[in-house]
Amino acid sequence: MATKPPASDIDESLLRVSAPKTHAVGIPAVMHALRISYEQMGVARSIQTLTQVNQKDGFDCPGCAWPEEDRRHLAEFCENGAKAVAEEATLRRVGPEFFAAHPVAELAGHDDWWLGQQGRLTHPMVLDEGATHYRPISWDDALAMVAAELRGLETPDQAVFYTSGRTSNEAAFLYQLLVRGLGTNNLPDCSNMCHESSGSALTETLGIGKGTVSIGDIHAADLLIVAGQNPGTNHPRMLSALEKAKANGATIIAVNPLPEAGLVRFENPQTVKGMILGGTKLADRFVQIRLGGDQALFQAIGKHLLEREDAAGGVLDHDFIAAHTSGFDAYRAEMAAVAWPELETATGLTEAELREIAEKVAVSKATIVCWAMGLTQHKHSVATLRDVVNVLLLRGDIGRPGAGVCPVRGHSNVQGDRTMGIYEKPSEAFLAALDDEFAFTAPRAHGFDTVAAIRAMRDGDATFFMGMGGNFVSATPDTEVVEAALRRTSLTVQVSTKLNRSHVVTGRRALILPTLGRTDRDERGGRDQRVSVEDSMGAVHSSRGRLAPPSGDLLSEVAIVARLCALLFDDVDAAGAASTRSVPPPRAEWAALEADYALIRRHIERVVPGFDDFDKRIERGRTIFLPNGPRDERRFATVDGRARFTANALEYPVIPPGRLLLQTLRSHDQYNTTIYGKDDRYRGIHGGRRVVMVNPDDIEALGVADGEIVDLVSEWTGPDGIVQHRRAAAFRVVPYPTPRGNAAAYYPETNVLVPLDSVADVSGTPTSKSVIVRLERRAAGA
Ligand SMILES: Nc1nc2c(c(=O)[nH]1)N[C@H]1C(S)=C(S)[C@@H](COP(=O)(O)OP(=O)(O)OC[C@H]3O[C@@H](n4cnc5c(=O)[nH]c(N)nc54)[C@H](O)[C@@H]3O)O[C@H]1N2
Ligand SMILES: Nc1nc2c(c(=O)[nH]1)N[C@H]1C(S)=C(S)[C@@H](COP(=O)(O)OP(=O)(O)OC[C@H]3O[C@@H](n4cnc5c(=O)[nH]c(N)nc54)[C@H](O)[C@@H]3O)O[C@H]1N2
Ligand SMILES: [Mo]
Repeated sequence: MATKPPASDIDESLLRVSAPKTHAVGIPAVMHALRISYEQMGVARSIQTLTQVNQKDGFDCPGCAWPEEDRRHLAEFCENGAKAVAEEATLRRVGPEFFAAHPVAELAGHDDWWLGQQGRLTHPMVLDEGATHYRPISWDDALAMVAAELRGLETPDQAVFYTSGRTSNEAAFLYQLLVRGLGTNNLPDCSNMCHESSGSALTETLGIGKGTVSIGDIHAADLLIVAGQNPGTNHPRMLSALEKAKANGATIIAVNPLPEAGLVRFENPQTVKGMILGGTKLADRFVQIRLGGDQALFQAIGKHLLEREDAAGGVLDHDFIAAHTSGFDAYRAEMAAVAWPELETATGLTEAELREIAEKVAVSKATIVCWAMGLTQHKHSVATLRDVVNVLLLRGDIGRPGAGVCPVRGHSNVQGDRTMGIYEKPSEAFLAALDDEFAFTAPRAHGFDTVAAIRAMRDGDATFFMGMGGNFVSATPDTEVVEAALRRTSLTVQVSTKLNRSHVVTGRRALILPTLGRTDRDERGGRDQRVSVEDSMGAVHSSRGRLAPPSGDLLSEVAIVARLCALLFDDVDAAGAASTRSVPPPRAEWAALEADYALIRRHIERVVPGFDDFDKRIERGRTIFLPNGPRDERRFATVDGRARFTANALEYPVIPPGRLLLQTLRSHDQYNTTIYGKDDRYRGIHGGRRVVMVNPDDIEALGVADGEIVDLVSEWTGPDGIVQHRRAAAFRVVPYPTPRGNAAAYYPETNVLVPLDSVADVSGTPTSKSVIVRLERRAAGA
């Protein structure tokens, strides 16, 4: 039997701190995952469920987007994958009785952990205007309410349609069609806060917004640089791939302000060596860089390679540079001009250390750079990633075995959602194909990204919000601004599996539309439906849930969207025409699509390149490797058809005296805004989350004490020159091995500190890894 959900929020007074761990996974990981699984699902369902994760014809793990290996282990064990599954396959339920017992105002007072722990949503619910409680509503009434609201808008651009990254390809494709059929490209997604900087930099320089390596390349690399990523927690299966690379002779360099456990040593639970002999030392070198110093690091590498080429030759791949690239001279001039002392200041490393790292690149036969949020969530992230590309281009490390760029995606289908058209800035080619397939004209004007959507709701320009999964309120920056923005809207609609903050901070009216997750059997039209997802390396495969759904009242995401399409597009005349639309709507057999997802795949085949025979291949359980120009044939779809060197002025954060630069990151016991538990085992934090990790010398210099409770106050200078302050109350100071001047605390508790307008250049991603704060002592008794 599953245990009862918690009765109260996290009690931060129970927080304990111990020494950080130097290795990841091993037996404690297996035990922890099993304990959480048993609490949520009981023993029998735990075993049934965990043996199906990532198996052929099983379900795709709703955890991360790291690819599966060809030969799958019987239990592809990953602690955090198991926790993600337990969270979804839980036996706890949030039904009408729950909502009758808890007024929304009370729910809004609970923390994200408490909300998420209550269980799976089981019925469509509505919050009427002025009501204190949600009440049950039928699907027909709920969907009619959405359709009526959309029809009543003055323009479709008043509506915002958010997507998180778990939505299947089939649901995502239909959802973007719904939105474009209404006449808007307002399709912000979690990517805007995640790998948008990667997409921006890679599209410009390589002509594709995705990585250029396969899992085989990881195994074959000679040098792997893992920068700004904590795979031991967030992509644990990546550690197995790194272990394999290592066994094949690869050198691994970890670049991080924090000595993250998984990067240091890895105890693989799949092997005897891992479990008994204490595992593999993964990183050959840990480079403890200052927050935001990575552009300087990659410029230092480039500068060293160019200097060494000038001195002795033999370092650059001249053939590749001549045949496939442009912009080399401008890049070389920029690297000649940048000064070593500045590179030292920015990174916190000496010239000798920087040259030693660069020398590893100089002698590597094939280099891959992997990264995640540590590189994408800074003001100068796009420039940083352009400089990563520059280094790889110098050595011809794109489009050959064991070499390339590897942005490691977060959500399990975030990359697929983009491929399906969830994007506020769609390409003309995609829209033209969509027009042809559905006999309509999709809007061409760009829509809102996440930050623009918040501004539009804040300013009253958008009045309707729909979330296809995710937790918009907690995941976005500047929490108080976002809450006020959503409260101004007329209707908020959340398609969700679990209760979260976005259900309790609402528009004047609100709907909760409960849906199936990856693990649930999806029976439609009399048979089990499968869906498809794309992993971080562009491989698409099928996913089929097998567990009995949490209630008979759930509709799949596909069904919800297909029914909205039917209501909005088939019924134009009866409903008195769509005032939101000036063009004819898209045409399709919506009810048939709902009853057979294969028909959606046939549409996708004709609209999205690379999906030939998609449905046949999915039905046969095949993996589809999407075409990748740079990887497959060194073809670069950039403005000049070449891979582009870029000259980027060096940037790095400058921290005012008496202040710290704060990064907001994930604990080991959370999935974004979903909090599985209260521990961050590898970092030695137990039983609580409100901590700020600070270098011991800074603790002393700032005159606070180890263990003292402080407020975090962020300071940000707006475009008008006025300094804005934001406060997150009551964090315990924990001494931690982070560079001087840098600090770390968990997301989403600290999102309130990130100003809405503080975004990365070009990509618009909130600067969640770069927040200037001061620690404010609390008045006695506060
Ligand atoms: N279990 C679990 N798995 C997950 C998630 C989860 O929450 N839980 N989230 C998923 C999602 S959506 C994503 S995007 C990924 C996130 O995966 P990660 O990017 O690994 O997640 P973060 O916790 O944000 O960690 C950022 C890492 O970058 C480092 N870092 C921060 N700033 C800098 C910097 O300036 N330079 C360098 N070199 N390093 C820096 C931090 O110390 C930390 O190690 O994981 C995915 N997988
Ligand atoms: N300060 C700070 N902020 C950040 C980040 C950071 O590092 N620091 N990271 C950013 C990143 S990388 C990301 S990706 C975003 C994440 O932003 P989101 O994707 O919006 O957030 P999640 O917490 O992953 O969403 C969890 C909710 O999704 C719903 N859900 C889960 N599975 C399904 C499903 O299969 N279908 C449907 N319909 N709903 C489902 C559940 O109701 C659950 O409560 O946050 C960003 N925000
Ligand atoms: Mo993400």
